[in-house]
Amino acid sequence: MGIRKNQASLTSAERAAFVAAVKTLKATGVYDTFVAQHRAAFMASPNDPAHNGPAFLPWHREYLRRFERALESIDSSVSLPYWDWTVDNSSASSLWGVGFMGGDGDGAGGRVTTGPFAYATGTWPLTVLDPGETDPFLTRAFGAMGALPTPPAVDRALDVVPYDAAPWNFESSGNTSFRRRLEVSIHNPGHMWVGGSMMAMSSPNDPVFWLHHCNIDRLWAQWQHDHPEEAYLPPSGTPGVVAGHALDDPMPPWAGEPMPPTPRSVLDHHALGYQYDDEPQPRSAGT
Ligand SMILES: [Cu+2]
Repeated sequence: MGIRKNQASLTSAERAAFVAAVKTLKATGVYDTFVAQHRAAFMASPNDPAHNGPAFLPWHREYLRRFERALESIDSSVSLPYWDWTVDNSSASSLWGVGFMGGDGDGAGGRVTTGPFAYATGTWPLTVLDPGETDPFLTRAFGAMGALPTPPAVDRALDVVPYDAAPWNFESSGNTSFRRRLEVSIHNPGHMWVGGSMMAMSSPNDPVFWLHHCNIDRLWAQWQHDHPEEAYLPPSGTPGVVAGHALDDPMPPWAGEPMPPTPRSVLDHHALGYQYDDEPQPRSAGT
C-alpha cells in the first residue's frame, strides 16, 4: 500500500524524485491532459462533474489516484505528498524551496522565477490555459486573496454531518453539508492563498494543486473514519442531482470506460491502494 506523506517530512531525495516524475509527465504531454480534464470539468458548469456538488470529493479522489498512478509508472517510489496548510502556512515553508515547488510570484505579474517550475527552466510552459489567458508562465501571489485554513476551522468542518444536503449543489449549506463546508471554507482558501495560476480552472498547472487536494482528500478520509455511520449522499435517483454526483453515477470524463468509476467505487481509499501517514492502521492490516 502506498503511503502518502506530509510534504514537510519528505527527504530531499524524495522531493527530487517527485519533481522529476512530475516533469517527465510534463515532457510527455501526459501532465497537460490532466490539466485539460480539470479545466473541461469546470467549463461544463452547470453540469460540472467535479465541483459544486456531492462528487467534489470522489471526483478529485479518482483524479488524484490516476495522477499518482501516472507518477508511479515513471518512478514506483513516488506517492502524492499532502500539504497541511494549518501548519505550513507561510512562504517560509520548505514546501516553497528551490528544490521542491519554488517560491512566490515576482512583482505585479506574479511570475514564478525560482525552483523547478520557473518558466526560464524551459521545462514548465503552460499550454492549457483558461479562456482569455495567454501568459505561458506559472504565477503565484501568496496571501493576496486571504488566509489559509486554521486548525479550529478544520476541526469544526470535520464535525459537520451529514455528508451532503439538498439541493446538492453550490447552494447547499456548509452547516448541513460536510462536502460544501470542506469545499468552500477549507478547499477554496488554499487555492486563493497561493493565488495566480491556482485561481484558474486550469489550476493543476501549478504542481502544488496535487499537494493541496491531497490534503483535502486526507480530511475526507478522516471524516469518513470519524463518522462511520454517515453514508455518502445522495443515492442514485435523487431528483435534481447533476449527472456524476449520485452514489452510483459513472463519473465523467471516465463514464465511457468499461468499469467507470463512481462515487461508490472510491469511498474506501485503502481499496484504491494508498493510505495516509497519520491515519490509524486499516483493519485489514491485522493490527
Ligand atoms: Cu478541482
